[in-house]
Parts: sequence; C-alpha cells; structure tokens
Amino acid sequence: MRITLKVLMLGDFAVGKTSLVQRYVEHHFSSSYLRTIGVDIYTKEVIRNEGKDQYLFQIWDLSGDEEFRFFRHDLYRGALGGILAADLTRKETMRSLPKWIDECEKHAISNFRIVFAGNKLDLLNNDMTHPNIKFFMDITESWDYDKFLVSAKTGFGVDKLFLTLFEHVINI
Ligand SMILES: Nc1nc2c(ncn2[C@@H]2O[C@H](COP(=O)(O)OP(=O)(O)OP(=O)(O)O)[C@@H](O)[C@H]2O)c(=O)[nH]1
Ligand SMILES: [Mg+2]
Repeated sequence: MRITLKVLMLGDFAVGKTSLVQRYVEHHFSSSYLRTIGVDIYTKEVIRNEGKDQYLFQIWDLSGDEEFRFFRHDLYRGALGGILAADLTRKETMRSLPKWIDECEKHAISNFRIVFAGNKLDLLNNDMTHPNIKFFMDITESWDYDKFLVSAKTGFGVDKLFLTLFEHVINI
C-alpha cells in the first residue's frame, strides 16, 4: 500500500523554498529567481522496510509572498508538517519565523511537525562562526523543533532536512 504524506514549504519570499525542493527532488539548482505563484506540488517516492512500505512524499511549495497569505491558509488542510525556511543572509526572514509559526498554529493540525532550515549557508562561506548563524540559532531556540543549516546551491544538509521531516510525519 502506498501512503501519501502531504507537507508544506513555508517561509518568506526568496528564502529558497523552491530551490530546496528542486535540489531534493530533481537534484539541480538554478540561480535565477522565478517566484512561485500560489503553489507548486512536487512528489518524491520514499521506500522503507525493503520495499514493503511505500510512501508518496507530496511537497507543496508555497509562495512566501504576503499577497498570497489568504490563499495559503486553505493549503494547510491535510498537511502533516512543513519545512520553515529562512535566508541566513537576510535577518528579516529569520525575524518573521514566529509569524509563520503563528500561521501554522491557526491553520494547521494541532500536531503539525515543523523543521527549521537556515538556507544559503554557501553565501556565508560555510562559516559556522558567522554572527548570522548565532542569530538563527537564538531566534529558533524557543521552539523544540529540529533545525538545519543548509544550502540548496551546494546541496549541503538538504537530504537530511527532508528525511528528518519525513521521519516526523510518518509517525503522526
Ligand atoms: N547562493 C544561494 N542562492 C540560493 C540558495 N537557495 C536559493 N537561492 C537563490 O535565491 C533566490 C530565491 O530562491 P527561490 O527558491 O525561488 O525562493 P522561494 O523561497 O521559493 O521564493 P518564493 O517562491 O517567491 O516564495 C533564487 O535566485 C535562488 O537561486 C542557496 O542555498 N544559495
Ligand atoms: Mg518558490
């Protein structure tokens, strides 16, 4: 039997939501910015237990644009969790993480699983001592969610990010 698991990509515009999904599903990266209009849906098959358990990981890649806010609310229906992404080079995208969590609390199921992604690590030259990394760690500290520093460009941390979300949602 194949089970479908719906998850969402969340976070401000241009933080790299589409780039992260494309890296994970299609193994490529594009440096041009094509903003997502509304939503795009990607799927990835995940096989477990020597082929006995088959999952269709359905990833809804939402627009981060404020103008789609009301449209977005309906898309939470049926979603078990999401990746909440910020751009490590833009502090305002990290400051808006609490606003996204409020949105999840209002529109998602009560045990919606969130995993934080600090994206574009390559633009900090992969420097783990960069002050923006401390900023990201501090701002996400109040929640007991897993967090990952990633780069859609290099692929660093991306598989681990999605697999962690997958492990959280198969147990709901
Ligand atoms: N250097 C670098 N650039 C990135 C990375 N991830 C995304 N980008 C670039 O950032 C820009 C925005 O990426 P998108 O993936 O379209 O962002 P988004 O969050 O889907 O944006 P919306 O659909 O408008 O909400 C693009 O120019 C990407 O190439 C990364 O890890 N490193
Ligand atoms: Mg997008």
